[in-house]
Amino acid sequence: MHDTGAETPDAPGYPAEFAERYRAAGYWRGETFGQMLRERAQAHPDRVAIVDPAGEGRRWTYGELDLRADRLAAGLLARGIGKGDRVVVQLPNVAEFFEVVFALFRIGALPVFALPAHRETEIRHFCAFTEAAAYVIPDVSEGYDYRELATKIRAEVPTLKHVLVAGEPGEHTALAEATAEPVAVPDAPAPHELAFLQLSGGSTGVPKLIPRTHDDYIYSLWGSNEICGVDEDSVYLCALPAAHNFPLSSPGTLGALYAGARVVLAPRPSPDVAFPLIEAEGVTITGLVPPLALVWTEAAAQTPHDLSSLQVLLVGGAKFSEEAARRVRPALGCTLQQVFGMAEGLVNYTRLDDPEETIVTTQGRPISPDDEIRIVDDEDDDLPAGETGHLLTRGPYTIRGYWRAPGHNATAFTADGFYRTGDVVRLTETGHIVVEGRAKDQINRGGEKVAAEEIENHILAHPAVHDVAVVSMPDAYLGERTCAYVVLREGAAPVKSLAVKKFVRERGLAAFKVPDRVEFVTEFPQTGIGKVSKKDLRAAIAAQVAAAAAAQH
Ligand code: OOB
Repeated sequence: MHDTGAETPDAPGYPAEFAERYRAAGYWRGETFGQMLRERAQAHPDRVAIVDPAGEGRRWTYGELDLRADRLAAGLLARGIGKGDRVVVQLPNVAEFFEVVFALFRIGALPVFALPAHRETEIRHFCAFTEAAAYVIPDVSEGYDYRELATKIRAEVPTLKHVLVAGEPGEHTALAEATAEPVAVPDAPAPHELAFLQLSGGSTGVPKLIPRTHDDYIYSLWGSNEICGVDEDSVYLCALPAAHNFPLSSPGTLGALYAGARVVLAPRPSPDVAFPLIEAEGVTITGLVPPLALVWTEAAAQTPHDLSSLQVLLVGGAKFSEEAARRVRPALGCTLQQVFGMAEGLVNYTRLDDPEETIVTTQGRPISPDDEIRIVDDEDDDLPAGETGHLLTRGPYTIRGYWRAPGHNATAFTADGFYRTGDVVRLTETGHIVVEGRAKDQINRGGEKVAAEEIENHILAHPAVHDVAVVSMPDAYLGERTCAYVVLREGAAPVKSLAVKKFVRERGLAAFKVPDRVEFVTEFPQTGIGKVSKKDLRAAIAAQVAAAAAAQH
């Protein structure tokens, strides 16, 4: 038995004294995902685990999911994929997502959770940076052929030996062909070891990878289940992209499977797809980002579908306005639970029995009594109670460092291991957190995170561009959108806004990262010390947006 949490040459683990404390307190139960699924399958093999309504509609029982994971695990081992190997998983909301991740969990290979929206630039980075051995994709999803992307990436990344396809494989290997008769897994992962790498929303040039252990992540699952009332009778609708930390673990699909509940996969989160599923499957709980929660509350007024099974709607990923929050219960007849979480760890929920005022005006409080919260000023000094400042956190399911990023870790964490969330918050008298803003250089586009620096680097590659600053602009629907302020080179031929957007798109980026608006200026406002003042740029574009809105009314 090791003392530490996840100490590896690739990422800092939990110091031994903390790991001991978290075990002694009962947070870390010494379970792994592989065992967890086996135990559930043994306890209730015939209970439905996954409902995938796409295609002809599939319903996998716990027994079937367990067997499929075993067979795929054996097939992967036979192909030379094993413990510690990285596998980039880019699947939409299909049943195979769970077959694949549990097979990987079982053999100790690490899923790297890409989103379906990611394209060439992101996938190349994930595969190359993690030296991935395999890449798992759908054939075609939402009109996009992932097999072509895989062909390209495979030619560029020498470690990438296997491309596995859920569906028609083309020149690659079908998942269905990659299975074998179950075998005993040599060197199965231990609870304190890494389970997967999650993506950071990030504020730097390239997304950072978040190493999570079985012990720490499983604690966040059962901790969430207790707070959100998820038990074996629950039915969780996965409406957001399954690989994102929110629908994965808050309490999400993995929380639901931990509880022995049923997971229903929505291919898309729109009411026309989700409402019939809620009715047909008796969905009790789901999670949405704020823009979708707004769409749902509006659509609920006229839907012919019976949504009465729905007990809890979790809303998070971005700030949910108080006005919108107030509409949830009357419109959907369920309890709103605000969730303020991050893939790095810390997750806060309003509690089901909190007063309605707390539910609609705060972003909740931490899962764990051992989640340490500090609210500090720019000098890292603690602020008096109730004041607004930077949120730092440390605890039993918050990472101590990113994967293979020692330089970045030196600033993203304090010397004593607190993670700098980049969020600006205050605490209420009841200990609930109110998110007031953000200090990190990131745009939160309705829950989808865009790192300003990443987009700036891409725009700077345009031959006519001298300088660029990417900032958020207010948006009634998404909360924020992305605005790129561009200074052209002297003497460069004029460039149209559309051309800049096209340039970014053609560099092979997720569509949500393409700037929504491009403004050309001859110089940037400066701060006192001569840096670009993004604050002034944000204020300028906000004023323009407000003036345009006023002119329309
Ligand atoms: C979730 O995770 P990430 O890693 O995509 O993004 C984390 C960041 C937070 O640091 C914060 O800036 C923002 O997203 N955020 C919120 C929020 N929930 C997340 N900002 C304001 N209000 C909220 N309710 O987004 C995530 C992970 C697990 C559960 C829920 C969300």
